[in-house]
Amino acid sequence: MPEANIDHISFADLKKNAISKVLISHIYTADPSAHVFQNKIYIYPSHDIDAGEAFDDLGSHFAMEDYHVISMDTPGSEAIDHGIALHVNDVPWAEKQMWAPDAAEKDGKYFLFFPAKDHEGIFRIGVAIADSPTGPFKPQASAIKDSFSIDPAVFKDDDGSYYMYFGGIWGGQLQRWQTGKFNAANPQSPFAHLPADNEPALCAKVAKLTDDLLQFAEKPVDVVILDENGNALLQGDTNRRFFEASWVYKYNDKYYFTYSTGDTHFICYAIGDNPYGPFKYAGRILNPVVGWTTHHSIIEFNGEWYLFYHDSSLSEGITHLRSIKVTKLTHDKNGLIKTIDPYGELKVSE
Ligand code: FUB
Repeated sequence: MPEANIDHISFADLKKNAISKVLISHIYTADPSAHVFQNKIYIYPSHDIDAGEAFDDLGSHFAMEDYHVISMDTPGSEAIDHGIALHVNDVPWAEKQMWAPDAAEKDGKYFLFFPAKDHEGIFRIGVAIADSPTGPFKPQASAIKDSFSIDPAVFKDDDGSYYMYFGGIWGGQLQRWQTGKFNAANPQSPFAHLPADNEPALCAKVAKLTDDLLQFAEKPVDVVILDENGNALLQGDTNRRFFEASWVYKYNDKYYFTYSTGDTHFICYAIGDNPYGPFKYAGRILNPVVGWTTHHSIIEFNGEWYLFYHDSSLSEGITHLRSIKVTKLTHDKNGLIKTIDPYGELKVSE
């Protein structure tokens, strides 16, 4: 697996040139899903730990056990850690690997959506509910019915409908679900079951949620990303195709589907006219960061747009010990996003 290449750069130089500082340094955090609730910023990240699991292409070293909620009054203010909001031991259906979560608010209740492996080693997506944005969150007894894979991101549309985008390939198991049933063959291979390079790429999934936000209201469908000729991106188009880390927001009445390209380490985006797409590939949001993964969220706060993201600079390159950050994001007059270089002139190559 290619690692983001920083052989030519020292960590001292990277830290000096970084466009933003880590938000929290007493614990490691990643995959920041940021939301504005009551004019305050709440961040729902993964809580990275070193559980002693060896690095592999299935992501076994991402052995997280709980979630903390982080809040900030503004993007420039101190980030406050509100402590454990949910622990895997309190989730009846989940066994391990509490990966990237998201949250939503509805009618004064707060919903935490999270992936974890169940007792059969299959990633499912669960929901937990709280009266406060910081938790504690009480989990449902079972995962969302017929849920699978990882990285839920919940988008609330202007008409009050909530949609869940999700999915991730390799360790995220999306490639194992192509027939609608989990394909358990070659359990140790993250590459088995992937389409060939010249076939359409695997897509993230989207489903509207039920009114109580606890289940899918419909069968999840593909989030198709089209190239400049109107053709679906191919699996071999690794600089542009979907890998994991869906995030959707609306800008000037257009829907922005944003995501990570995984093994090529970009955050990219594609633009559509409705929550289901198709979305037309539009470019890169964030160039590679230190560490293998890249994962983000985008919010508007007081009329400005912000990208929350992570890197492994605090841990000096340890893939599974990441730290969340925030920087400004700009759209030009055509709605296109200016690509962000996380270390200015210093480039971490893919
Ligand atoms: O944090 C574990 C996994 O790494 C996430 O679910 C992926 O998006 C990647 O960031």
